[in-house]
Amino acid sequence: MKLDGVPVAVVGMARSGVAAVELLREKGADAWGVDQTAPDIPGLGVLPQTDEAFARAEWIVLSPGVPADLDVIETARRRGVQVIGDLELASWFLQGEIIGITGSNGKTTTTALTGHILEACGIPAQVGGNIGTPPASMVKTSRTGQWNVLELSSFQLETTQSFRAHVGAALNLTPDHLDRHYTMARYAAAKGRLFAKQTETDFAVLNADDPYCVAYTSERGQAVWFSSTRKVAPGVFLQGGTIILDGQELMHASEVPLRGLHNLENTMAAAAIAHLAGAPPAGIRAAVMTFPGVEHRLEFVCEADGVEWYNDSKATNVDATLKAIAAFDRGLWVILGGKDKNGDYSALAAPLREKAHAVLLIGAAAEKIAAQLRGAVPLIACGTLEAAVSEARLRAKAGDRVLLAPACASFDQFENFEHRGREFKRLVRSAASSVPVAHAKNSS
Ligand code: UMA
Repeated sequence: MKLDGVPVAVVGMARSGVAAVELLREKGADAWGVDQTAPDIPGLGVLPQTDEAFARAEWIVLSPGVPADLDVIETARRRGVQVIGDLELASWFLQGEIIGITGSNGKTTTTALTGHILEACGIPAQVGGNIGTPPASMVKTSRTGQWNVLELSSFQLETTQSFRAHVGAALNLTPDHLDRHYTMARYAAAKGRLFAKQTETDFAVLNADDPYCVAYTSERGQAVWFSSTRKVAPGVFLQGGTIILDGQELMHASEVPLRGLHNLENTMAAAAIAHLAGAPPAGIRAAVMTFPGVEHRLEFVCEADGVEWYNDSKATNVDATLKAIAAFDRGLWVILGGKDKNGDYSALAAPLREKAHAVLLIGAAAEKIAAQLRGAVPLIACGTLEAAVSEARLRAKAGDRVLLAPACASFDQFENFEHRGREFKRLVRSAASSVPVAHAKNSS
């Protein structure tokens, strides 16, 4: 792609946008930044997000967090301006093959585990995308013969045009980000862009148990399946506690260090992907066994007085929280709440009734969650994460587990889910070494 002197406006001056401006300038484009808050970033000349900022642009590159249907973008589009996302831009210049991993839940763990397996097997790879490193900033470290293992969100995929992954994986699809995509059909279509440009020599690793993922077989890549419920071929499945890869025993499910059936599914997906990238079964098994897990995903924090504490701050939707609860037996204290994303929390009632002593409610969504769960499980209104940790510390007995899996976004009280998770760990560790102090009130 020739970009010499081409005027390009990049919208969203956080990690992805800054990396996109840098890449564009390196390729000779006349790139500038645009942001709704017009942050003062030296050297980027960031303009406020108005029509004037796009007046002389021939291309617009959107950061993932910027909706593609903003009025200013639509106006520019009508003038003939090309609009793409940072993933599409990066894909023009990334050396080596691309592995793209998407899904509503589990994509960070699957991406990190795939990278870990490839590294352990001596297969050159770099890991990035939604997991934290913008694809545009991976260009300079990409090499022919190396795999670019990318966690991809619907936001990154929806603005692709020619982007092609040699191996694409769809883990599952449950309602999420509907504030941005409006309907499940549009959300599924955005994720389906991962397979749109595949050819017959590419692979689509798909969850055979998820109807949305199964529907992606209509694209051209060769389907490779994974399933926790039945035999599939070609692919990976779970049979009587054993993971089978292409007809051969790969490992026992009990050897997988990550908790929960959903993590067995993530492991099977990563095994299928890594196998397609050349990892041998023995190497995959050994690497899975040494995988330390990912921060904020069912992360074990500590044990204090016989009580185990888990940080699943990344559980930002109801489905992720259901999976977190499913990973435990009884004796749970579950911290729920934060910024509501139009979630239906009533789906949590049955598993909470079965497994939880009580729910500790925090954040802006607390009242809505309480209204939907009242009667199913005792509810304790805590307001803040700090109060929830104190309350759990007071009430939990040896053998119990305290789980932060809030089913909500974090933005009402925290910068992001990472901030919430780090704060939780800090509070837990300091509570673990102190005498409990605070009481909150029972709301029902
Ligand atoms: N902004 C505008 N105009 C708008 C909206 C936002 O200018 O109309 C600006 C904001 O002021 C801010 C910037 O855009 O300066 C934020 O952009 P961004 O949200 O794309 O921020 P990045 O740091 O580039 O983070 C993005 C991903 N963020 C989102 O998808 C919301 C990160 O995923 C990703 O790790 C990063 O790129 C690197 O690839 C985070 C995320 O929450 C983890 N992802 C969602 C999820 O996992 O559920 C999809």
